[in-house]
Amino acid sequence: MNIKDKILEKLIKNKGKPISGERLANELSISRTAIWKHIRALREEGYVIDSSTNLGYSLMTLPDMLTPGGIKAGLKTSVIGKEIEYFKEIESTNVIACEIAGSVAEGTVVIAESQTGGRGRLGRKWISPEGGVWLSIILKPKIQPSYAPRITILAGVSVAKAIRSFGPEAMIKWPNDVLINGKKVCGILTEIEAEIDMIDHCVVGIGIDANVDTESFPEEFRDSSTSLKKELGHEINRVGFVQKLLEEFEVLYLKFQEGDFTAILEDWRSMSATIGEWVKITTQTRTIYGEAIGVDNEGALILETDEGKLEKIVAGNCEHLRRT
Ligand code: BT5
Repeated sequence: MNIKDKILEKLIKNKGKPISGERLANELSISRTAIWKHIRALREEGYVIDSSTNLGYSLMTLPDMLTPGGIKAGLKTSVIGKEIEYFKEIESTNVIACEIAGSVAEGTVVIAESQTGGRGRLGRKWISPEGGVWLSIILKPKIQPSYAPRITILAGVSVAKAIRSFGPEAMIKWPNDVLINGKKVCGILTEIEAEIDMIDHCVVGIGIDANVDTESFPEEFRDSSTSLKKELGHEINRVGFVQKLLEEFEVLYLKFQEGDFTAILEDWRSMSATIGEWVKITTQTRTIYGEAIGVDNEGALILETDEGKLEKIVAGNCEHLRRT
């Protein structure tokens, strides 16, 4: 963590209460002039910091920004989000995360206020204006590539749980969309770098329409998407939301690493918007219609077709159809 973030972390922990420049300087082993320069930089970023010659600096209000210092202050994780790379604007957090994955610690998060080239699956675009939560988590699990879909499943469960803790009843559409009232509020893009039998690293990109106005989205998906702000009727505290998400993610990731995937799948099944639906699945080679009757232990979707045949779908696009 850089010095500015460390100062911010201390100010947030003591929000509203003054900390002397001398104490900050001693604790961080830098000069009081250096402290003052960082305070000035924080003020330029929108942090309102009062200062008094006798008492020191006190943080009064925080800007609505996802800065590492703000997220880390009070974050209750031991791996996920210990390191955070922050960008005001970036092409795609997944692109950067894939680039730096080899040289950073497991659990490092790349986060941006907006993305200019947000990526969906199969070359699709992900619209990422300011107000959303666009982040990528770098993982280095010692697993075979065939187990990677489990990570997408656990990411979906962690997002749904984080959203539910703020109120809305989030559901998961197979394999990786999180919905509220049938509309998409989050998409997940997992990318892996692997040898034949072992994952080198894995980047889980999570995009959540938090305080976003979906009315400004392109017409093709304006009506099929929603935001937390729209569903709640007010903006959410994005820093608090990211903290909750990283905490939920870590709990599930640690379970997954201990080999306990059953509980995660149970959670997934209990929040599934897809099981019981009549669906159209499009894979790279075919289109299949059927009733989604379950997910197997790897997260593959089990379909019962019109002819009563069971089909297992490992990857594909899923569309929920209305029954006629
Ligand atoms: C996804 O793809 O749902 C995965 C999206 C992952 C985005 C995150 S943001 C952080 C990280 N960095 C990145 O560059 N990406 C990840 P897919 O299932 O292919 O869905 C894409 C489709 O969703 C598009 O074709 C649109 O129809 C729709 N869409 C695009 N932007 C959206 C948005 N902001 N909210 C809801 N739907 C959107």
